Amino acid sequence: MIETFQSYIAGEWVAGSDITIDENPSDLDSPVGKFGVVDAQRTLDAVGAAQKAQPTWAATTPQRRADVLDAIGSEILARKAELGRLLAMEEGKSLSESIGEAARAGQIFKFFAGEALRIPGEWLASTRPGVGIEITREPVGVVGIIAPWNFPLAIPAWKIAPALAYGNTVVFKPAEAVPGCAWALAEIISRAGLPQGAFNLVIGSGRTVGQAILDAPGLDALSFTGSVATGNQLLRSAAQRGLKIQLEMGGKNPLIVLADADLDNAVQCAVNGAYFSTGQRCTASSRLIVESAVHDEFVERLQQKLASLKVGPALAEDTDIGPVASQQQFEQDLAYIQIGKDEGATLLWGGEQLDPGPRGYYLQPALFAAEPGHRIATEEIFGPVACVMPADGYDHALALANDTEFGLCAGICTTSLKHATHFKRHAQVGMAMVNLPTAGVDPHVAFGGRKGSSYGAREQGRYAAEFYTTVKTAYTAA
Ligand code: TXE
Repeated sequence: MIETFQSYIAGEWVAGSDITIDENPSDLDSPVGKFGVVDAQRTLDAVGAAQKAQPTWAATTPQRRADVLDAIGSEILARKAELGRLLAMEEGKSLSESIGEAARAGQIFKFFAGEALRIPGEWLASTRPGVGIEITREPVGVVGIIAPWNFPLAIPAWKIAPALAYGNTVVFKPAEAVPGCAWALAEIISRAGLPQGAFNLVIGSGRTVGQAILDAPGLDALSFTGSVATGNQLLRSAAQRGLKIQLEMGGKNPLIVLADADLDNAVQCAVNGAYFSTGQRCTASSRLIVESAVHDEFVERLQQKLASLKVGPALAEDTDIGPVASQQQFEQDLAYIQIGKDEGATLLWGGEQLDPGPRGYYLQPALFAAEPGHRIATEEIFGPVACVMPADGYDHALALANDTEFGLCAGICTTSLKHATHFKRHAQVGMAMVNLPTAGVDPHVAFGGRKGSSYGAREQGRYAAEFYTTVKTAYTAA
């Protein structure tokens, strides 16, 4: 019997109306489960429940909030292998990557358990005699969380945990492709001791459920990760109603390889950054900008490495790269590979559909030699497709790296302290990496980008307080 994943509204499990199949991209003949979608009215009920619970939750002691978050984190960590397995089946990431992501989600809850005890404030003397000033942080209220499918445990965790730590209540809408992970997370949260209605899971489409969250009068803030198109649409609506909003959107992240780099490490950084997690990371390095002197050698070594990678079912032990997560994404990747060929970019490696056994969305990693203006070199593909471009020295490489509408992250491989230091200061991004893959970030520090990649306050670490709290300045005459 396959499981039906339900929504969780006002402390009750809700079956929803339409029952839909939760697909397994590694094996389309073995679905992960079924899930029911809720309608707009149910979504409004969830926002109403969150509104009702918010004063109670905000009034709990920091220690109580810390205990609840710690319990959630402990259970996720204790069950990381089982949760990782579900994630691998549902999203298609390799099992080791999936277990790593589950562990990351647990660590994030643990981190914010500590933060609940350390909500900062300030006391300052006034410019007027006999007056003191307190600056405190208060919860924002009801937070809507709209999440994508590519990190179905970690991204919800890094939004839900700070929201709850700072005394907010939550209405969480996962992406349509990953209801199972959302349900598993909600099931753990539902037993952690939160007041009824403080955390709600609403499974459904962006158009119905996502839109209903956005339109709900009781909503105080919205945190979104997903595509640029949807993010910009949400931004316009949020501006009209004066809603606090935070958006994490796409990337077209560059990895620069200078001639003085340790080439083995550079190839490793490129393979990891561009192709691991099937290239479905907003931090993926999809533009490899290589100094001409080492370009050909780098490409040759990269091709050798790509030839050794095994594409296969997410749960298979020898799989390096799992399938693409969904049919929609698979079609998008294939369409971009065709666009690359049509534009005149040279396909150096891969790009073929593969058939390793079970019916699934298997794609050989693709490497193109492209020119800066090509669409495959400017638009986010979000699959295992990267392009390599030569650069005449560091200045040219940096100019190419910054020549994009995105600004999430950027990396450089070099042994030059001068260039590494200059790069960290001049890369127009939120996150810069030296001799490391562009993907792979720590959970206790700020995450986010510039330009078209992000909008609003940074996520994660102590910086999360900017979005999930509002500042109050109180003056007292002695
Ligand atoms: O994103 P969407 P999708 C990019 C990537 C990918 C493309 C499409 O290029 O190929 O986006 O992915 C909800 N009101 N990224 O279709 O549609 C939706 O239900 C409210 C990059 O998954 O933006 C889901 O929960 N909500 C990104 C979430 O928004 C709406 C990660 C994201 O879905 C909505 C994911 C609406 N009108 C995708 N429409 C990254 N860089 O990390 C949709 N949603």
